[in-house]
Amino acid sequence: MLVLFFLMFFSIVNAATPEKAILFVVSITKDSNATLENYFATKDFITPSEAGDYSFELLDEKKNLLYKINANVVFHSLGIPYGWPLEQSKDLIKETSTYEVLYVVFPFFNGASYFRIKKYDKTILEKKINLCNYNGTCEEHENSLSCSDCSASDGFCVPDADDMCDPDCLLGIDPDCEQQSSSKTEARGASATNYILFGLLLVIVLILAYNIKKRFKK
Ligand SMILES: [Ca+2]
Ligand SMILES: [Ca+2]
Repeated sequence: MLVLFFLMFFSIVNAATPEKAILFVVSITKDSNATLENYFATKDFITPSEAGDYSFELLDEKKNLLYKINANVVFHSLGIPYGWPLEQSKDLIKETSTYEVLYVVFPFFNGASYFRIKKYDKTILEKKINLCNYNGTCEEHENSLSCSDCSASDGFCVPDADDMCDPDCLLGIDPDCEQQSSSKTEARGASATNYILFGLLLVIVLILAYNIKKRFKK
C-alpha cells in the first residue's frame, strides 16, 4: 500500500494559495476496484486535470456534473526492503504494486452530492456524499468549513488569519492564536536574554581574572 502524492505536488506548483476544497481519499487496485476511504472539506490546492485513463467526478443532487478531474493512476511498487530475502519480498512487492491510495482535491461546491470514478468512461465507483446533514451534531465528514453543525473545535485545523483562534491547530500554526500564547513566548524570550547577559558577564569576569593574573605574575 503506497500513498501517492504526485497529484498534490503538481497542484502546489500551479497555485499560490489554497482554496476551499473537498478532499477525497480513494484506494484503487490494479484490477479497477475502487474504494472511497474518506472525504471532507479542507483548504488545499485543486488537483489539476491531465490526460489519463481515469476520471474523477463531482456531481450535484440530480447527478449533473459539477467538476471533473482526469488523471492517470500509477501503481508503484516498493523495492525489496533492506535485508529481506527476495523470496520473502515477493508478496510485498506484488501487493504494493497492485494497490494505490490517491488524494483527489476538488473545488468546494455546496451542492456536491455524488462522487464518481470512471475508467475508460466506465463507472467503477459511485458514492453518495454528504458534507453536512444539519442535525446539530458535528459528525464524520463534517467540519466547520462545510457544516454549521461544527464549531471551530471540530478536530480540524484551519490556520487562516480570520480573527478566530482554531483550538485544533498546533502552537504557532494559526496566527490568530498567537495573542493567547504570546505571554509564554515573552517569558521564553526573557529567559533567553538572561542567558545571553549571563554569558557576557562570565566572559568579562574571565577576561578581568586573566588580566589580573597576568599583572600579578609580573
Ligand atoms: Ca451533523
Ligand atoms: Ca477546528
